[in-house]
Amino acid sequence: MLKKVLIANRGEIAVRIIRACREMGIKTVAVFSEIDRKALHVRFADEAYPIGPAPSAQSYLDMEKIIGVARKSGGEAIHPGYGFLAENAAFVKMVESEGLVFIGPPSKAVELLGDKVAARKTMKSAGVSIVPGTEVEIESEEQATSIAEKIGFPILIKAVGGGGGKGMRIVREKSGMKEALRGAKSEAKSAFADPRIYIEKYLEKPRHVEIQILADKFGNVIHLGERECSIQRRHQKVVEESPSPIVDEKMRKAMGEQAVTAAKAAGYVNAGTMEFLVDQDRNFYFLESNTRLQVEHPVTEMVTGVDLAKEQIKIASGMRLTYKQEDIIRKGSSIECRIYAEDPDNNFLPSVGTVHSYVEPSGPGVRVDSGLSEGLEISLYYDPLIAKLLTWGNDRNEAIERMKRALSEYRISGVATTIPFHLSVMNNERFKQGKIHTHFIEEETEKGQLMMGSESDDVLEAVAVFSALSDYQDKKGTKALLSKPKSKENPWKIEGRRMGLRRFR
Ligand code: MV4
Repeated sequence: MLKKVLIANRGEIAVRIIRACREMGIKTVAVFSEIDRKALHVRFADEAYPIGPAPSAQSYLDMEKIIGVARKSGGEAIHPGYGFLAENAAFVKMVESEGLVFIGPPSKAVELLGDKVAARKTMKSAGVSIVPGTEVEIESEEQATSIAEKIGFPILIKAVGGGGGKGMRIVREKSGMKEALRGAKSEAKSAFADPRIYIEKYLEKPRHVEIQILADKFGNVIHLGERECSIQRRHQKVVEESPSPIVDEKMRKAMGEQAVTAAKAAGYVNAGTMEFLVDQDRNFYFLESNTRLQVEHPVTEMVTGVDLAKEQIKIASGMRLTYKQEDIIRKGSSIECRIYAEDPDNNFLPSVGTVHSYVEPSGPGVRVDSGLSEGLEISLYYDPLIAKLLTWGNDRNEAIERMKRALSEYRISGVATTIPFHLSVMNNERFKQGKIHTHFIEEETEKGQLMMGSESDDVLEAVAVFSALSDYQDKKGTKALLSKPKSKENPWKIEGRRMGLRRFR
């Protein structure tokens, strides 16, 4: 077993990995930028080393500095968390060639799966069902048009080096092809330093369902079921859950088998995720893989009882999987709300400031993964994800009710957060019925069914939470919460303004 691990990350995920190491008796080495000196990951690790100024490029993305710290501290392995260097094949190669252990897949798998066309080719020949489209890059408008006519419009142009929605263009008819190709190419070039593009059939309003897998170095691969990730805003996931409301045992088995096949075809080792799009008729198609421990991994942990961070470390240590497929028994239902330091009342703009009071919810079925504590500064330098709030319930409804309860207990003052928005999602009728897809937030916001357009008591509750978050002390304002808002269109906003909440954020 590994004895000492360097965590090349910050925030909640660094804390999460340190916790796994501590429980396994493994020593931890943290790295931190100048503004993270007081951060929780620094306090919780056995050792911590400064790696430079706040900008990521000069600290958390500085490969040489991080490997230098591993050498100096005697760390044998590097856990990259997510983001930063987690899916950077060059970094994985560097770690491998230094004789260190990368806690994640081999560089070859990262490279293969990072190239979407190569990944599609591999998956297709392994018999995995992929979205109809090309397994070659697009060289000309004529080629693009003839492919589009074959698979049928609308089509989606995507970047070979992409993921996360950048460089994508929907084309609904032949006449839009030229301009879309040009736009997609230039965006791909600037975002991924790779102008190559390919084409897929565009699926309207799909669900995003992904399968968690574990693979050891001996070719054993298992899956841990699905996560439903359709609730997203501008390609940023907001709420995830397991099980997915549309996945039944039969579909789970079929998707799981495809995910295992995909992992084997890619020579995958460690924890990974196979993403699928599910269409309105519940057909599913492999989309892409994520070669990291994902933000939403805890919903899987909550329903399976498997500690994914520990499994990653065991696999990287060269151990065989301790679970067989039949050992994976799912129980109940889990939801994750991603708490962002963003202002839902101000177009979700990032919110910065010092966290001056901070109280986490707890009680039955509640888990909080965060890197927050009182006195810490939320800056614009890093991802606005500051905490993850998870609940578990015997069924989906209990998980939702617990989430509402936990959200209303959460107190974060000093920065605006998405907590009130999450409350409105939990109270949304369509969400409660599980009738969701990737355009849910967009559509429900338009219909006034999220955050603001509703007169329900729970929206008032959202105001109450928000007022608590904002350290609002005024008696008159507090009283206003108890009376029904006067405006039909936008009670939340009007009440919030009237109470002067804006000033406190
Ligand atoms: C698609 C799609 C529809 N059809 N591909 C967006 C991010 C990138 N990872 C893939 N994405 C999509 N690919 C085809 N052929 C719709 C999306 C998409 C999406 C996917 C997952 C989660 C949220 C999404 C939001 C909008 C579009």
